Amino acid sequence: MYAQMVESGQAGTSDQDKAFQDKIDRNVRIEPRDWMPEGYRKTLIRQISQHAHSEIVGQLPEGNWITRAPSLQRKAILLAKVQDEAGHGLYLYCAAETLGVSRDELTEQLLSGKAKYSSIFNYPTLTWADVGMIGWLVDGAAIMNQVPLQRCSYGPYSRAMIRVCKEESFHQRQGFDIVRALVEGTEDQKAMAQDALNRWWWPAIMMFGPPDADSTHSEQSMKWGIKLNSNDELRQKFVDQTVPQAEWLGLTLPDPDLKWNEDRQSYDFGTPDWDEFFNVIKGNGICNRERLDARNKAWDDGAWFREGLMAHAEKTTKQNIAAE
Ligand code: FAQ
Repeated sequence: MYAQMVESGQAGTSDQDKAFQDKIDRNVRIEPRDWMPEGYRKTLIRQISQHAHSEIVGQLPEGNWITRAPSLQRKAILLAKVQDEAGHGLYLYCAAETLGVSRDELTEQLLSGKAKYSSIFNYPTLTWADVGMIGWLVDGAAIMNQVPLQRCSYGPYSRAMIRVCKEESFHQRQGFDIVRALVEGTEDQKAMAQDALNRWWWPAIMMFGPPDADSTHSEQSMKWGIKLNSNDELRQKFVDQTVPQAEWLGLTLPDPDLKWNEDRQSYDFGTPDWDEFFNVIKGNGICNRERLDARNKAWDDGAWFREGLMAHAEKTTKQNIAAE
């Protein structure tokens, strides 16, 4: 069986595996045509496509506020930000396609509910302050996770991350600016920001994935250079970065156990509700159904357009062949 897998390229000989690991250890990027273990390819397809789906589904919570942004300027900024997220999804689908999977297969996995996307996008955006929280906390967490991915071992993914991170950094600032404007506003506006922070803080902390002890993929992904930090390491960095920002804004983080630890030079913080997290990623969060229905509707509504594009492509190909 193993010999057959080696012959078909599904598994490597021990020499191939060793040479591959050696490349990773020497920080040599793996490119699409290079030999790679089947597990490496599958792990990348899973992570990159889940990341792409997150960007696509991630347009929905903020998209909900485009028509209701409080000024023309905020509307224009939000529109541009949401379009950026669509662009990130498209780069990432392209990066996944270099691993031999088709965009149609990946789309089908999302629409059928088989593929995961980030837990965070299953929470509702109830007020304008939630849009600020998504930029400040969700994009903030996304950057913390994606900056190291710029150095991950797979070339197309690492290069896609460079542009994505530049744009996410603008997104984080625009979110922070929305929250700043609210806390500098009336008492009601400040209360609205505090209420949104109370609802978004823990889901943002959970975005980094389960605790290291329960993270099924971390050990192998770190060995392969697909992940450069563990979930808990990045979560801690995010908390350490965000607490002073909340203090500057005059907002209180909803965690009674949050305390500076002089010995560790880091913040101690409470335990997220992991039952809630696992429930959300199983499809039972507040908005899971709504999000999938919206993506399915967009796909169905776009059928006529895809058919038109295909008909146009076929016609132009025929014309080109006839002209040769
Ligand atoms: N949500 O073994 P691990 C953004 C799953 S982009 C849902 O630790 P891994 C931009 C995981 O898939 C946000 N599922 O997994 C934006 C696995 O299940 P599986 C997305 C999660 O892959 C901002 C199981 O739990 N970013 O926000 C989550 O080693 C604003 C065991 O977990 C990325 O995707 C979760 N949070 O580590 C857009 C970055 N966490 O597949 C719009 C790239 C874990 O075996 C507006 N991805 N699971 O069935 C990564 O870095 C990693 O995949 C982690 C998870 C760290 C997310």
